[in-house]
Amino acid sequence: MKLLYTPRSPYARKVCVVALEKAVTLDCVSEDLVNKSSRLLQANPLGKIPTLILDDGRTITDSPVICEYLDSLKENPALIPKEPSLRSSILTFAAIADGLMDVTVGAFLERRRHPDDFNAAFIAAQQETVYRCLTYFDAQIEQWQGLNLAGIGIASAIGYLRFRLPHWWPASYCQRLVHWYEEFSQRKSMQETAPRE
Ligand SMILES: N[C@@H](CCC(=O)N[C@@H](CS)C(=O)NCC(=O)O)C(=O)O
Repeated sequence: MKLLYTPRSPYARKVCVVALEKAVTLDCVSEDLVNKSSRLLQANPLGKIPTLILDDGRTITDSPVICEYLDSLKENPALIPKEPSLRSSILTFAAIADGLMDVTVGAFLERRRHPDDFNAAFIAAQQETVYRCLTYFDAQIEQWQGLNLAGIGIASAIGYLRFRLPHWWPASYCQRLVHWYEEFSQRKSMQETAPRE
């Protein structure tokens, strides 16, 4: 299986962490998102990464769908619980983590595209959303902590926040989340996938 990705993307990182934790081997191919390859555009009309190309040529895209596929390949460790109530809870935290990635990517790109005249009201609103998400994860930590898709998504989102907007990472509050993140980041799967340019 070939994973089209970039080493900066938090969505791709989540997929790579899932693959490493499941001991599923992926052939990772770095894509240029400015000049998109025909391989990427043929595999995914949206031209987005991560995109997984199966050995039979079929495509799976959107990181939650790829993660669900990888999780279904092997029983252990089960990253998405089967029991309905637990499952919907973990998938909801994972979806909020994806939303946190969306907000952080959006804020970073706005500043990068318009360094001198970025939309300050937009950035302030994104920052508020980031803080609300982090506070929410901190308050609900008992519901999601552990090795599951929610924890992996939250850690990947925080890793990206620290990579792109480190001054938004709350050293002084969300103490439980900060402590959890530092510990979770020691996992081999997290160390091997740290974002880089
Ligand atoms: N919902 C998608 C989001 C993926 C996404 O936005 N990827 C970005 C890179 S971080 C991308 O491909 N951007 C290129 C583009 O939109 O043209 C997922 O979870 O996989």
